Amino acid sequence: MISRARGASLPETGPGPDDVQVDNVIFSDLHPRVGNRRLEIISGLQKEQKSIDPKYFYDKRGSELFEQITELPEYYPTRTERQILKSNAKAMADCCGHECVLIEPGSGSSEKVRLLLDSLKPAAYVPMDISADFLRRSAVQLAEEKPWLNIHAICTDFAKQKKEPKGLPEGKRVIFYPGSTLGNMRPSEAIGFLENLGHWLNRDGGVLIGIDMHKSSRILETAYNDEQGVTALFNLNILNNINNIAGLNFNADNFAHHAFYNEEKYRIEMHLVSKVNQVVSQGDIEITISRGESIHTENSYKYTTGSFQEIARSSGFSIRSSWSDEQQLFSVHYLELDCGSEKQA
Ligand code: SAH
Ligand code: AVI
Repeated sequence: MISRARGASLPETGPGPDDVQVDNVIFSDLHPRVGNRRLEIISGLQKEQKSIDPKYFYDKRGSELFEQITELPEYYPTRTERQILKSNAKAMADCCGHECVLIEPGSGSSEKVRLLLDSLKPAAYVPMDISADFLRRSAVQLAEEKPWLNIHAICTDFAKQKKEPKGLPEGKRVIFYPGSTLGNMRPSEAIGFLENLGHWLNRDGGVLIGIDMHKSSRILETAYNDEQGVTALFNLNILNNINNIAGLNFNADNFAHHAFYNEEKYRIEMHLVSKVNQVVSQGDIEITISRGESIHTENSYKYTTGSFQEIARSSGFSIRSSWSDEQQLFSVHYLELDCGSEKQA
């Protein structure tokens, strides 16, 4: 379904105080909410190590909690990456070229792209996110701020988007993938995902990607165990979202947030640990959870320059330019298709 920002695209509740008339936004809903999400959720909960896909963090409340995380003093990735983008916007624009079609999978609030837009002047900006209402609101806000910018917002599950979405304008494709969202995939999934993005690019396209770097466990664990407990609320909220989607009856009060750095696998792991012996049900299905047992909700992989280079290379890309902060906490890279690679179609 494709619609303008006002009118047909508004939520079923009708115009709210946040809705404004903007002509430079198209909103396409590819309905990532249909399909067998219930089955996917239940089968994750029936594994020996119970797990929930981290994409289920992002209902409206989850997206809002994530925005709060980005402002926490402990959560260094967002402010560090913002600083890198701000300081190097011109050099990044030179890599991307002017009037490209800038596609952002997992765009969230579209905050970071604002730091590039004036240097980049893209022909169109394509934010893509699974969190429909949040995407719509963010796109409308950006369109108001930048009336010259053509925005084509697409609600979709980017991991299932094998081909580029239809109906985008002509022009060089640049994929903007900040936030180290790639880090939420296992390395083998990350390679498959980047490889797939490679098929969206014309030969001259590129990927501007943010990657979180390996660092001391203390800094990492502090970032995912903030003092105000916002990350804990974000983690626990996944249960409310899957209750709504799959008709489950989790009580979030029966779980505790647990996040630690797995030094062997270079990843933060987030879990929800059961405080009691409990049974959660959906129709005839019963899921037994023992006291102390965990549900694995997220991995957040951290890379070295060398290990990320290896991921890029294995996906058919080479790194044209890299930027980092003084302390090398975070990095941003511009990737181009490796023309010598056999992976090129
Ligand atoms: N790019 C932003 C937001 C990162 S948070 C930044 O750097 O700050 C990750 C975003 O990806 C969230 O907005 C979430 O809703 C979205 N997301 C996660 N998994 C997704 C999926 N499978 N398909 C589409 N969007 C997804
Ligand atoms: C979106 N993603 C890259 C964040 C991360 O750091 O892995 C999600 C997050 N989880 C806890 N805090 C933030």
